[in-house]
Formats: sequence, structure tokens, C-alpha cells
Amino acid sequence: MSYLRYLALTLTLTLSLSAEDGYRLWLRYDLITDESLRASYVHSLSRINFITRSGVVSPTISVAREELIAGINGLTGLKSEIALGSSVAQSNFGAEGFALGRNATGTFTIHANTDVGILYGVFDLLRRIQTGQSIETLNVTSTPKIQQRLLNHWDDLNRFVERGYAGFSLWEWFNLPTVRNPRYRDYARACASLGINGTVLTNVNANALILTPPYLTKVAALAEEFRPYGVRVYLTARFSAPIEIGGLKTADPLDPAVAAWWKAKIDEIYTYVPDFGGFVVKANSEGQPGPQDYGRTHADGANLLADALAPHAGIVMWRAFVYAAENTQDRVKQAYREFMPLDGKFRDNVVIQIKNGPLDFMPREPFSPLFGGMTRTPLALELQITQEYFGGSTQLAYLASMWKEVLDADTFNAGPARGELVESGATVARIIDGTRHNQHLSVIAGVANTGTDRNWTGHPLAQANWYAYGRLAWDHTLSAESIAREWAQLTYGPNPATIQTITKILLGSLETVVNYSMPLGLHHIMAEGHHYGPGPWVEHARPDWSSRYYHQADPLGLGANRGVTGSNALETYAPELRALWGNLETCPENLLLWFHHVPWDHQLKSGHPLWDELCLHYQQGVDEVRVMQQEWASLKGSIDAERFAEVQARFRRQELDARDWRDACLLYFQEFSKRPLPTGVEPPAHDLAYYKSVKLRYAPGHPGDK
Ligand code: BDP
Repeated sequence: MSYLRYLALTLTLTLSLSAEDGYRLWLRYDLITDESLRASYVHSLSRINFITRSGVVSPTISVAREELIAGINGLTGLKSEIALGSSVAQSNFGAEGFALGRNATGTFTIHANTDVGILYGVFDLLRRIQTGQSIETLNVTSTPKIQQRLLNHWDDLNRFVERGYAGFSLWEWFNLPTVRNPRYRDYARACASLGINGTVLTNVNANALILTPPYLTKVAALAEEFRPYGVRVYLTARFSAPIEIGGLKTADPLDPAVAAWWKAKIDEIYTYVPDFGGFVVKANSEGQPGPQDYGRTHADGANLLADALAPHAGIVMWRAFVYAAENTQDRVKQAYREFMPLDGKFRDNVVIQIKNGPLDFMPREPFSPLFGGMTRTPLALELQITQEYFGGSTQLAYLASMWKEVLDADTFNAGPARGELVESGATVARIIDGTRHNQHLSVIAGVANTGTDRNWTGHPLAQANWYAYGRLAWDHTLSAESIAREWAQLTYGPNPATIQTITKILLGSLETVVNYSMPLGLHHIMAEGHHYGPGPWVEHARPDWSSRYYHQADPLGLGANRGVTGSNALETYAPELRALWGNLETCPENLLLWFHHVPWDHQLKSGHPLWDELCLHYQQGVDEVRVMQQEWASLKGSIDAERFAEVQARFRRQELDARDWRDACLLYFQEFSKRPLPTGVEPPAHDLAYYKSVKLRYAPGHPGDK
């Protein structure tokens, strides 16, 4: 080899390696190295038919075609020919589903009723090729189980992302509508590759300005960029907008002038965005205005907007994340008490959007009792993809494991209690997908973890959470493991050992964070404000923002008594669960301190008293981070240096953070238990006063400086 060729080759190699910045996500389309596999794809895919009902080339068909050509070309070197045909017959795969397979003449066919169905079929096919699956005899159909599969962006108009850990908001409001960052399309493409079909652009802590014409012009531009990818735009509505931008004196939902204002406003929105999806509303929660300011109910508020949206087929996603300082009820009961009496009182185009747990995206919570409670209203599940309580994008927590816990949870709302734990089939998944109560509307929402960071999500492995959310939104029966494996292969290539290691790291990561932060059902003991790191000692003027409200540590024991002798939040669940969770002996240990105030010397299943078990869980969390570090280290040389180093550094930081969590919490709880650390638990590096004095400044995702 001549020196110049050698130089050129090294340069290309270096460039391609250093280009591993994570921007391409799971859509990499690198050449398949296995020649016989490549040949089999070339054989099957030289000619591909798209069959839709109309047979007309639309912007969606164009992007589907471009994607498929680029994908197959990248993966195999082949330039496929794509033909578009039509079939008048409506097939049974619905508005967004598709069928894949070869027709009688051997031509590979993607068949859908709609153009977006074709696009989803394209991404599905490419995923199969990327993961090395045989398509020779493929014959599958796929339809989404939930209709509206949305991302919720908690993005402000100044581009700050509340609880955002990956840079600024992707939406460049100042430059819109004229300047359109190509990244808008890349975002929509990534969403479409998972079947995500809607995006709520603005923060739930809403700003009414977004509803004014200058901003609506910008919203329209984003909608235009996303439309070919089947991603519809939604906004958050500030309940007091009629006052703030409408010049009215009131926002009372029963005032005819207010209703007229919203009607006109919503009609106006549709002149900008004809396929506008609707609103998410946070009302009478954490200082947001709402119908209760006028003595009205959540139903009055939701129905006001729903009536104005209905002629345009828009929907209202009214959030059930409500609690108030003045309310003396246990915070985890408050939403239930407010919403249960309203069941059945909402318009048809309203869904109640409920966080997975009754408190607030804690590392572990039981499912929200509203899922079992409200049977006459469509319910949406709100998940948090961004890791507010999981170490932002500094730490790793693969959240699909947690989401599966809630999706698969049985609410036992199958009618009269049978008094025993016979599966009722009334899982949260079946409630939100509408099959349990025959609901016509189904919605799932994920609070996004994306931002302007080049790799989209900050932590390179946090991309797996965006991915897993989309995959589960399409099909909640998929397992956390299969999604992890698939993502690892798409993102880090075909080496089985690499895939195995990354999958293992992902799957263990959730429980690891739970162990070193809030094990055994502990909750809400994080630092104030930014929520990063430990704060079991946090005291606030509002009791419900103080840690003690939740952990209830005292000389006798630890944990919140939510049984009949305590707050009785247990009464919000079905009798089967009340019996199971209400008994100290049968309550699953991972929820123990959620439901019980447990004596320090109470013996757990391991044979250890509570105090020792607690300490050992914290230690185990730290140990597990070390194991993840070692496992990651074993990948050196088998993945690109850039992503390797970035994750490695974050694991180093995670180990320091895990130690801080352990030491701070154990020193603090030791003040109550007065017991020594058991054997096997490392002594703390500092004293309690030190941990209490730590102030993290300018933590991401939080507007304050500490
Ligand atoms: C809490 C967050 C806060 C959100 C709120 C919500 O700390 O930033 O505004 O949830 O969901 O977890 O409305």
C-alpha cells in the first residue's frame, strides 16, 4: 500500500470513528458485514411494492420511499426499486397498521390503509434487517394498541427545558417560522421510526403566549416539518389565557364570554394547524390556574375546552397530577378524591392523564389507584422518560423495566371483589388501551428526554428510554428485555457479546438506582428544587414538600403508614390489593415503606432486621454501579472509543453519586435507628453535617441556582 493510500485510509477510519457522536440514534444503516445475510436481503428486496388505498404519492410516501432506499442501500449496498400501487379494499390493520411480506410473484410488499401506515411498515422492515432477521418468508401485520402515542415536552418559550438534562429545547422559537433547523425533521423521523404520532410542544406549566398569532405561526411551521412523518402537534393550554391574552376579566369556565373566547381561539388555531391534535392541561396544581379558582370542577374546565375542540376532532388531555398544600389528606389520595366523583362527567373527547404512580414519578410507586377507579372515562398513562428522579442524564436507569411494572399491574377492578388474588385481566395496559372498558379514545404520554445535545439525550444510553417508550406505546406487550436487546443491536452493532453486555447493563440499571436512592418503597427523600441527590432531611414550610412527610422516620421505625391505622390511602385500591399490601407480612418488600411504618427490628424475608436490610440495599446499589462499570469496561475495543468514553465517565460519576446517596441516607436514618452499620456496608466518607451542607449549584433542568 502506498503511503498516501495508507494515510487516506487512516484518515477515513479516524473520521468515521470520531463521527460516533450518537446523533444517528438507532437509525444507523451501516453496511451489514455478514456477506450471506446481505445477499439474502439483496435477493428479497430488489423490488418493493407499496400498496395504499389511494396509490398517490404524498409527502409521507416520499419520505417513506427515501428512508427505505437509503436504509437498504446503507445496509446492503443495493438500490431497490420501489413501486406504488393501490388497493381499494380496506384491510383490517386500521389507520396506522401495516402488513409486510412477499406477494405471489415474490415481490416484497408493504401494505397499509394509509400513507403513515406505509412509513411505519418501512421502519419495521428496516428494523428487522438491522437486527439480522430473516425476511424470506416474512408475513406479518402490525397495528398499534394505543391510538395517540405522544411525547410531552416540558419546554419553555425561552428554550429552557423543565427537568430537561440534554441541553436546550429543540424548538428555536425566536428563529421560527423562517429559519427551520433540519433537526426538526430528524426529530420527527426518529419519532416516526417508533410510531410516536404526536408531540406536545410546550411545558405543562404553561405560557399563554403560545396561543397568540406570532407563536401560532411558529407552531404551524413545526407542524409542517413534522407532518410528513405523521407527527401531529399539540399544545398546553394555560387556563387563565382568556385573561392574560384575551383581555377578559375572568377565566370562569361557566362564563359564556369565556366559552366564546376559547371557541374563537381554537377555531383560530385550526386555521394555522388544520390537523392540530388538542391540549394538555395542568390546572389547579402547583400554582397553575384552573376551574377551582372559580369554584368549578375539573370536569367544568375540561369540558369547556373539549366543546370548542370537538368540531375539529381535537382532544383534551386533562392531567390528574393535583395536590394542594391546604389539603390535609395524604397527598397520594388527593387526586383520587378529586377525580373519582367526576367519573363519567367528562365529554367524549376528554382523557384524564395520570402519572404512573399516585405521587410523582418516584423511583418506585404502586400504580395510581385512579386506573382501577375511573371506569367511565378514558384514562391516559403519563410516563416520565426524562430522569427527574433517576439522576438526570448523568446516571443510567433503563426505565422500560419500571413502565412494564405499571402496564402489567392488575388493578383488580373486575367488579365485585372475589377476595383472592385471581388475575382479573384489568391491567393498567388494558385500561389505557381502551379494551378493558370499551373506550373509543386511547392515549399514552411520555415526558421527553430530548434536547439540543448532539446525541439528543445527554447520556448515550438514555436513548434507550426514548426508544423503549415508543416501542411500548405501539405494543405494550413487548418485554423490557426484548426492547433493550433490540435497541442495543441497532445502536451498537451486531456483535452478540456486545449486545449481551449492554442488554444486561440496561436491565439491571433501574433496580440499581432504586437500591442506592429509595429502596424498599422509600420515596420523596431527594434534594429540594433540582431533585438530584439525597435530601431525607429536607424541611419545607409546606409539609408535603418535606421529606419527613414521606419517610416518617422515628425511634421506632421507618415508612409511611397508609393502612387503616394511618392515612388509609390503601382504601383507594381494590379489596384484593388492600388485603395484600395492607398486611406487613404479605406486602411486597419493594413497596414496604410506602405502605407501612416498619419497626427497625422487624425481620424481613432475608432474615435481617429492617435496619440492616435497608443498609444492605444501599450498599448493594453502590456495588451494582461498580459491576456496571466493570461490564462497560469489558466493551473497550468492541465499540467506538467516543461513546465508550462518554458512558465510562458517566458511570464514574454515578458511582460517586451512589455513594453519596448511601452515606447521606444511612447517616440520617441512623439518627433515628441508633444502630450500627451491619457488616458489609462501607463506612461513610463524611459526617451527616457534611452531606447536609452540600449544595449543588445550577443543576440542569431546574431554573434556580440551587
Ligand atoms: C414534578 C416536577 C415539576 C412538574 C410537575 C408536573 O418536579 O417540574 O411541573 O411534576 O408534572 O415532578 O406538573
